[in-house]
Amino acid sequence: MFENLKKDALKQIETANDLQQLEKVRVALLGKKGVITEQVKSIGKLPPQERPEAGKILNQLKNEVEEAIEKKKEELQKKESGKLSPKLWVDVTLPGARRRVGHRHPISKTLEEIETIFVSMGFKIVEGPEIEDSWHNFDALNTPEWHPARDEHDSFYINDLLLRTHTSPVQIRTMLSEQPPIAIISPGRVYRRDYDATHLPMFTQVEGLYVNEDVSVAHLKYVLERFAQQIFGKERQIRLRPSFFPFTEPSFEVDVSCGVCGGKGCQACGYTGWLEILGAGMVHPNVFKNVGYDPQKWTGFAFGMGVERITMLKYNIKDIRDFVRNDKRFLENF
Ligand code: 2NM
Repeated sequence: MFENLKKDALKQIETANDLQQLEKVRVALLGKKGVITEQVKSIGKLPPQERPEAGKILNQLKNEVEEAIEKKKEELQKKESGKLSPKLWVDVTLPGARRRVGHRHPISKTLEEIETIFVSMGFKIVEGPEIEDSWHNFDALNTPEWHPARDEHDSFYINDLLLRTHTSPVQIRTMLSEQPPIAIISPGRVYRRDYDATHLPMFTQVEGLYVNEDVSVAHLKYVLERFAQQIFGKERQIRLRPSFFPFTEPSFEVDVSCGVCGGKGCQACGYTGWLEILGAGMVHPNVFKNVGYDPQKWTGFAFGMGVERITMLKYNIKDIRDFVRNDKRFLENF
C-alpha cells in the first residue's frame, strides 16, 4: 500500500536541485492540497476496519518524506550558501557614487573680494553688534523721529532694541572710540522687513567711512572708481547722481557703466548705459557733532553697498532669493 507514492515522492525530493524547487516539491506532497495530505484526508472513506492500518502507514510515510525533505534542504543550503543571491550581485563596472565637493557661497566670495580691495587702499575692517539700540542705528545718524525706516513696519524690533538696518552704527561706535584720521569698512548682516525678487529680510552690507581734514567729493569719487574697476573690470566708469540720506550732505547714488553694452544702452541696463551699485555722500556735520567731533575741523565721506546686489550684477543673477535657497546647482556656478 502506497509503495509507489513513496517511491515517487522520494525521487522528486532527491532530484530537486535548488531550494526553490524543493519547496515546490514539499508543497506538492505535504501542502494543503498535496498528494500525501489528500491521502490522509481520504482515510475516512475506507471501510472502518482498514482505517487504523492505513493511518499508520500514511503517518510513517509522511514522517519519512518530511525527514527526506529536511535532509535535502540542509544539503542544498550548504551548496547555495557559497554563492550570493542575484539581489546582492555588485556590478563592478558601474561608476562609483560620486561625492560632490562643497562650494563657497557667492556672497562670501564677493564679500571677500570687496574687503581685499578696500584693505589694499588702507581701510581697516571693523565689525559690531547685529542687535542695536535706536540711538546708534538712527539718532546718531541724524535720522529724524518721523523717518519711515524707524517704523515697526520697516524694521525688526525686540522691545526697545532692533536688528540693525545698516552697518552705520559700527561706524558710529568706531568714531566714539577712536580719533581721526579714520578709514574703515564695516561688513556684516543687516535686517529690513522686505522680501521679494530684489530684497531679502536679512542681507549683507559693506559700508565705508573715511574721516580726515580736507576730505572732498573728489576723494570719494576716486576711491569708488578704483573699487568699481577692481570688482567689475578696469574698463568700467562710474558716475554720481544727486540723492538724499539723513547722514550725508551732499548725498549720491553711484552708478557703474553697463558691462554688456559699454554704456551705449541695452536691455541689461534698461537702455540707460548705467547700473546703480551703491549710495554715498559727505558725512553730515550733525553726525560728527553726535560723536563729539568738531565739524569745522573734520570732514569725511561714507558709502554703503549691498553685497547681494553687487553679486547679482557681477553674475547676472535675476532673483536675490537664489542666495538663500541652498540649491547646489546654483551654488556650483561661482
Ligand atoms: C550709505 C550711504 C551714504 C554711511 C554714513 C555713515 C556714517 F556713519 F558715517 F554716518 N556710515 N555709512 C552711508 C552714507 C551709508 O549707504 C547706502
